[in-house]
Amino acid sequence: MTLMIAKDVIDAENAARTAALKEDYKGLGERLARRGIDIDTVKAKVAAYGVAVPSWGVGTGGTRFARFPGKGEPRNIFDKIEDCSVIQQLTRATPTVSLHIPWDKVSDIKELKEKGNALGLGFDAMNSNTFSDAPDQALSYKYGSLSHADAATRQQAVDHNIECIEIGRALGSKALTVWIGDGSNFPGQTSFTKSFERYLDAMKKVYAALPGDWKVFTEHKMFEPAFYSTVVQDWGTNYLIAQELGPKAHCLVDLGHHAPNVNIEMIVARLIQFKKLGGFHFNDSKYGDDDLDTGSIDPYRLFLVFNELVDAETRKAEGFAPMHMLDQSHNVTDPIESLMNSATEVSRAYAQALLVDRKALEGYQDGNDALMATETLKAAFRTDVEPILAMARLENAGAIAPVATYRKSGYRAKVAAERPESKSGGGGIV
Ligand SMILES: [Mn+2]
Repeated sequence: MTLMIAKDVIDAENAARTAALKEDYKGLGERLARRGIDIDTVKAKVAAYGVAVPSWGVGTGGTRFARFPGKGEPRNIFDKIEDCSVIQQLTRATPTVSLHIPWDKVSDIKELKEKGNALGLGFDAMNSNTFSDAPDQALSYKYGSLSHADAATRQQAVDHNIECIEIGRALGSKALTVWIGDGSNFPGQTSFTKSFERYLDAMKKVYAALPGDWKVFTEHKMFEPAFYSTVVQDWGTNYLIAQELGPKAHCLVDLGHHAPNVNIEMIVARLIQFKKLGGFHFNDSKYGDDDLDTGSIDPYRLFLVFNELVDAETRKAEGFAPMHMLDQSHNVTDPIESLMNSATEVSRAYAQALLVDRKALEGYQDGNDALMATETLKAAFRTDVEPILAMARLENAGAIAPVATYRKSGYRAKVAAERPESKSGGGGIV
């Protein structure tokens, strides 16, 4: 296997931290044992957990106003998956990469698959793009894609999605995620009903092209790039789509794609209940679709989402198998560092949710003890599970301290010397 970070760098960094970690792990293990929790069981679950990294996430993001490229930005998908493998090597929490077509289109898919194998990475859901125009495409998506008023433009968007399925098939992916930017900027600009009819009609053609063991995830988003109405604007519409299309269709929840203060964990519970939760795009936000690092603003909300996921996992909810992916934009940080921290934050929320005393919680709920019910969640959330996460990484050949180890490795300076500085002002936020 190709290792992007030399093993001796990781070993040296870990050696300096192992004694303290062992003490912390033992101490936490004793505290958890008093609560009837076996720390090794939690650690094993955390070690088995993985979140996919989006290929576009390792490039520097931007806003509508500007993009400030970083040093050593990946030039193509081969560079991107090398960066992704650094994240996986150090965190051991990101075993797969989610590709985006056409950004990651290659002439030789086999070569890409082999590169992924060599780096120990698998391929997660494929992402189509009909929210911008590719340089060589015949018809523009300026006024929409799968819901466009023009049949030929809709067909072009359908064909693109089918091409994404074909590429994904060759790579071993099992799912297609569809997010469209279709919508309107002015009241009256489009017919809500007709555009949704056209969208459903087009998506039925995409659905028909899915291999038997594939799923399709539709991703809702309240606004942007359309600022008045969006065709797939909320989880209600998304649920209707999944219902209309059939059993292989599920809803994808991007944490940033809701109105402020919306109760996302409750949406997650509803979708689980009706077997339509397909997966997540994790990120965080303060005002809108900010695409900030996962867990950087409201880690409690992330925990509450994971509380619903662990609840479903514990009671073995039927049809529950969501896919997890990070989807965020790194404007001022080294993307590799942000993605490592975000993968850790997702694992942390999972570990904390595993600590919830579900039997006690159920008792408080049934007894209408609001205070103790919420305290039960807080007791889990307040627990510092870092020793569990770090021990899982150490035992899996990862780094106790991923960011410190990454900085020590000099990886960014090394790739900066090989990769020419990017002048591109393009974005890359979905
Ligand atoms: Mn997304």
